[in-house]
Amino acid sequence: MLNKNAAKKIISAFLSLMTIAVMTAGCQKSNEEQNNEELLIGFSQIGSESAWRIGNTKDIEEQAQNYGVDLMLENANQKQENQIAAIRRFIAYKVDVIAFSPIVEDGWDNVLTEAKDAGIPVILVDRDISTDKEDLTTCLIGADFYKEGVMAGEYLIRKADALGLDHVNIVEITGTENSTPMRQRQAGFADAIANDDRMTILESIDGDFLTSRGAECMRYLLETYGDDIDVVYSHNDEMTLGALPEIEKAGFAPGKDIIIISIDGGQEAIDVLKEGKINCVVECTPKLGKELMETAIKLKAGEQVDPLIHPIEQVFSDEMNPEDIAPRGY
Ligand code: GYE
Repeated sequence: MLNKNAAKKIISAFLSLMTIAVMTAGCQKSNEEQNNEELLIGFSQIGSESAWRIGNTKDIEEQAQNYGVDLMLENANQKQENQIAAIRRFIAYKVDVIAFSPIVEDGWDNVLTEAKDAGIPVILVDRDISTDKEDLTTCLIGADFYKEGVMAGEYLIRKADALGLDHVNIVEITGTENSTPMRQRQAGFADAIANDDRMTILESIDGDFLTSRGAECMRYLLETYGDDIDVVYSHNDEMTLGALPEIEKAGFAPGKDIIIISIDGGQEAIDVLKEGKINCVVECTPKLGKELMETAIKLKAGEQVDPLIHPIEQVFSDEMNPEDIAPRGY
């Protein structure tokens, strides 16, 4: 039989072993995290112009943490030159992967050639670039903006049918000139309504994805076209939310006198859809962080990646019960 002291020692040794086991389990990292400790991504974000953008930044930060990836994040405050400077800093810092959301499509050849010469792979997040040069970037992770425009146009055709309209005058408030979502949301919408004789686009005007510009554009459009306006097609929620009070001030009821179509699907716009002042919001998800981390991990490992990754998106509208829409998270 063991004496008391020996028994105590055995128990205390056992307890220490248990503590170590529990501590290691507590500190244990997932395989994903262990493998990614050395991965450093430099990410240049456009700015903070919208709920979409803020949600996108937050998602990328959260996913970097989830995957145990180090992130150098720079906010360019809506200026291309700030993005170019950030990319140059990432190159000097020798990050493993550069990621960025180009504010506009043109003007990236020089800095991306520098990244290529430094052997650093580049991932486009959200928006595309336009270039004649090959292999400046590895892939694009972002929404299918053309399809979003098509979905907006198709909704309008269904709405015009349902209301029995025989003529439909549209004003379009577009996103930042020369940006991918602006170009493609415009083209998709125009193509979707092209064969419908009822549809006329009275004017397309640049609202730069900003609430303040959305309001200014709407004031101008109301002064110019007054009650000829049947539809506002706006390329993002912020511009829509800026335009709505102007419509009300001019004595019209948005959602009833004027059909309102928006893109993004942030919570604030969905709440206004529920109030009946917006008729349709095409979803554009900002949650691109998971794909970004997984793609960067593959690039670091020298693996092939998909050249184009589009998330799946849907349409929220007065054709459905808006109470069924789950909280959006941005
Ligand atoms: O729709 C808008 C934002 O590029 C998809 O940019 C993004 C757009 C989004 O600021 O709200």
